Amino acid sequence: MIYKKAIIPIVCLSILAACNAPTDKNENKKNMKEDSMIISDEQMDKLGITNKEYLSAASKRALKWPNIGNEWFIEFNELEPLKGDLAYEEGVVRRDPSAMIKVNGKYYVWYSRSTGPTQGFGGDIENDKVFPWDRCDIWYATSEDGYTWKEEGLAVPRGEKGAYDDRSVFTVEIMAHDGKYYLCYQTVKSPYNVRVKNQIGLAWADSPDGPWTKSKKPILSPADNGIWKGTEQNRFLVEKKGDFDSHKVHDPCILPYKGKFYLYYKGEQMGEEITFGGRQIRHGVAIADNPKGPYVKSPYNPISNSGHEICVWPYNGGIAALITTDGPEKNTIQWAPDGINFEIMSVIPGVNAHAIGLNRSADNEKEPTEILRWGLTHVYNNYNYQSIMRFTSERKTTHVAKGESAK
Ligand code: AAL
Repeated sequence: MIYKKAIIPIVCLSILAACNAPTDKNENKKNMKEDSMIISDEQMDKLGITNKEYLSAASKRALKWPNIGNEWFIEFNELEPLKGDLAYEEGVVRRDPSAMIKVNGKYYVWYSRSTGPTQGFGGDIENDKVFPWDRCDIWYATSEDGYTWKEEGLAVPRGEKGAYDDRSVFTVEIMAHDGKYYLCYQTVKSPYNVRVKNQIGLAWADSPDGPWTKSKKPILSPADNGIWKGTEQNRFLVEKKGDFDSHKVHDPCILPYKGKFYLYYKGEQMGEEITFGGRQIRHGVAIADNPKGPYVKSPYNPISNSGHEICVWPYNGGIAALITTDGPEKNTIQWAPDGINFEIMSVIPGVNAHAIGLNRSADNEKEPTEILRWGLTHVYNNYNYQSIMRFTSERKTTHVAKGESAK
């Protein structure tokens, strides 16, 4: 299908529209007239507006909608289990799959892998496993068809004692660029307490099968302008919260973009609160001239006020993002013409595919969400163990009763 690639106008889906209620009826009517718009009969008919003298806030927003189709509106289907080595295995955590790349006819994926149950923070954190993603290494697997996978083994191990990544390396992303391969991932240094800062590391190789060389230092760290209150291990107690990423930089994903390298990431803030959309989670971007950095955080950060795991892809000269899980704009797809200023393009029914690993071999320019037709995600089989699954999504194009024709 040929998709018209004119400049994509932005769907103005104002989730939190300012409410400016006039007090009496006449004033109401006057206000409506003051910002009265020229409304064609065709618009009236399409939007089902009763009286153009009385436009509700919703009708005013609808009148600003650009004339686009439903290309950004999708639904996710039930997840499917994988086969072979990536099928659920009791005792093993496999989660947070990277994007898939296709090399010599085979799909490659990297992921966090650990073994054994999670004890949490209540006991001896020096020896316990505090999260399912604690004490992870980065492993990889390959597949011919995306369903049946062969676990190839370890790609990037934790660092030696004392290194910035000595406790866990996890939640990895892959970038293939100019014949080289780059893995970026989260790192934690021991002891893994609730106030520990999480950073981002990088490894590179000439082949997807490695060997991988790790960066000696993190390529991104949390902002250091937050101040903990007291010394108790309590991440909610702060004198000052600091920037949106003062506690953790997570879920890194590097995209080559406009001759530079955009490292998108999730920020967690010291003194995190529950707000009107769930956890206070935002996304940021850091930009470098070279894949290995140095990465400089954008002064526009945060670039989203919602979301969780980063899921970004290039589309039509800009960058698209699937925003899930947290914040008032969760369950939306957004697009930024410059990779920074994101606008909501669609709202989608509850996304059941989290921590998505996109299929980078898809034709991402075919239509805005083509890259979401299928890919990888993970599920909690139980609190201790997670496994990688396959997701699919489709565009919603009809709504018909049984036996009814769509035309
Ligand atoms: C994920 C990601 C990060 C978090 C944890 C493991 O889905 O957001 O990686 O640290 O959960």
